[in-house]
Amino acid sequence: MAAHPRDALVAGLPQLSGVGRCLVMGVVNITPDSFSDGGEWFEPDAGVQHGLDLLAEGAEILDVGGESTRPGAARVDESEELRRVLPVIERLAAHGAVVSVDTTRSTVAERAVAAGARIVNDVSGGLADPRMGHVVADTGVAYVAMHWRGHADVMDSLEVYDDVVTEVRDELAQRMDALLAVGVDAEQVVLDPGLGFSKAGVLNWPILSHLDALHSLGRPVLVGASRKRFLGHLLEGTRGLPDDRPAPPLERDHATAAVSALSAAAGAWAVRVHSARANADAVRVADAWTAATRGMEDAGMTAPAHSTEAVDGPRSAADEEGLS
Ligand code: PMM
Repeated sequence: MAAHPRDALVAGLPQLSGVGRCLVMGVVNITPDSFSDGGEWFEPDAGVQHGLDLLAEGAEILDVGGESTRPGAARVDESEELRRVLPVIERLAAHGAVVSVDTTRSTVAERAVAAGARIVNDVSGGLADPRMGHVVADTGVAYVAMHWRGHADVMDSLEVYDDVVTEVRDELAQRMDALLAVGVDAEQVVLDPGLGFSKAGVLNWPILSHLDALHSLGRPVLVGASRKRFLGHLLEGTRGLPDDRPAPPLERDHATAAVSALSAAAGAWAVRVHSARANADAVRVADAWTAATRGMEDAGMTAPAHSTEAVDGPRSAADEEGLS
């Protein structure tokens, strides 16, 4: 049987291959205006500390961004974006972290890679800057190509679809073709449906429930649902607010973890999240669940299927503290 795209090698990230489960990418926004955490880690020291905290909570990748993609957000200058992200990337990479740079600009990508970034996370999939594909090809780094139809100031006006799953898949396939045409190796590419980007609330659910459509393109898939508006709308009326008010961003973390578990079970390569711990736990739950579904043999366990020792390890005194 062919390997699942989740387990495909991603060029430039040997230390992340073979993990055998969905990875956790923690968000480090060095911005004053991102939708859920704008301003919190705007100073370099605070950004670095936040990245280290995310690692301690179970993140395997840190995604450092200096430009908000919140709907309606104005663009920042390239020099300001560089000033925000480079010192944080340099210091986190020096700590040994696998760092990703969240940028649509090829120059920022290039400088970030020189500063130690191993992944370029481009929410425009190469559409915002025609030089991006060349930089990715020349550097050989991993590249997240997200589905995108336009910058933050216009993206909400571009959410017109007949069949959102097919159109997102086809538009990502076109991005792949364009990247390969300028010399990017398919092994560098991770695909992302771009939840919330030119996609109103309900349009996000069919995408999530059809990750197999994206997997049909043969590359690993990253899911970025964390704290997004469609989760706020899902939770309307559950937070003591007026019925038509979405749950605020910081109230969306439990729903985010649920999406992470389901995405991991559906074969996502990684989930991009603001808060690491619950999501690191969630992807492990999904992993244990799917391993048990596949059977003990695939899970690499040798003991009989009903031995609790094989699954949980030997019981310890600490286990007695709870109903383990
Ligand atoms: N979402 C945001 C920013 N960058 N990158 C990828 N690959 N996928 C996403 O869904 C995504 C992203 C939204 O802004 P945030 O940084 O505040 O989450």
